[in-house]
Amino acid sequence: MNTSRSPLPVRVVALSGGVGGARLAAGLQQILAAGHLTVVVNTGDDFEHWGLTICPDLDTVLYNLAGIHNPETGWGRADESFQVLEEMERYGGEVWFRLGDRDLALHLRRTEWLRQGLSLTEITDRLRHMWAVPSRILPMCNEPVRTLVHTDEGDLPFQHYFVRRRCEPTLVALSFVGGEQARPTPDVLEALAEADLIVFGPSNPYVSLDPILSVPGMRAAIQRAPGPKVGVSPIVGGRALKGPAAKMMRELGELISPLTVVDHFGDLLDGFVIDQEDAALADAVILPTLVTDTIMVDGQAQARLAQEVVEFGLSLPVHPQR
Ligand code: FO1
Repeated sequence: MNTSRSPLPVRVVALSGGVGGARLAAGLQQILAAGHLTVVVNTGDDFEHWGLTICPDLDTVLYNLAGIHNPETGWGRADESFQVLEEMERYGGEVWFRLGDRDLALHLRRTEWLRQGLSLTEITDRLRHMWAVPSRILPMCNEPVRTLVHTDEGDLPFQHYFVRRRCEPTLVALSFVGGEQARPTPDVLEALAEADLIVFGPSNPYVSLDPILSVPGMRAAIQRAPGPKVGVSPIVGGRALKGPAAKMMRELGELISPLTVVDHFGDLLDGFVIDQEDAALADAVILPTLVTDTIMVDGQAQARLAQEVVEFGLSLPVHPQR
């Protein structure tokens, strides 16, 4: 709990993928007044596995906001067991994607609700209420969008690239299958329109934030949103804190730098947050820049970074409606 200050009555929308974005979202939830945080989550990592619909980023955000995530990995549940996984191996099922027993109950229930015709938004809202999470967690869209990774070894569904192949194949390009038919949900559009601040979390720009931005109408909704937009760099000192962002940048012929992230999001951002390790780059960032310690080692660091990001964001000159 953020004991040092009173909760901020600031409506924040955070765009998030998995672990990095979820950690900042948990920090924002600590410092904002209850109900003032909305997290818009990437669903491009979703896939069908064991006959179930798995939504890793939605679950990672849910578990982090509920405080029940595995602190070592950032994803999956704490105090987890893998009895089902062990038995699945006996039956020749796929075991490269480690689904724990507690986690499995959620996938079973979500798949059942999807079959009953509930939307992913409705399902996610039921789950966050069951964990008494005060923040809204919104899938970017209700339609299925699947990130396809085009590599030098062929096309791989995202989890097969990310987990099964541990990101080894060389990235050539990315596509978001089903994206054309997707639309931002009414809840997402309303949250963006009402936000006092929009935060692009420290997530992988290519496979966590781009799928969100690629939903037709999403970029325009963000651009016309009245609140300032602040990005937080997922690259610190030439490396990604988690995941393949740096390797992807290199394979896409980009510099491994916060500057690449700023360029990538172009005119969507009003301000940018970089780590003190990259302080020398601050003058090269074409946006107002906050230089601070962005390494979220624990809950307190998450809350401190969140507080600084919010204060920085609210200090930015708000562009006239673009
Ligand atoms: N990531 C891994 O590297 N290995 C796994 O076995 C794995 C299992 C897993 C199960 C549930 C879940 O919600 C996430 C899981 N992840 C695993 C992480 C996941 O692949 C990534 O967090 C996202 O897809 C990218 O952010």
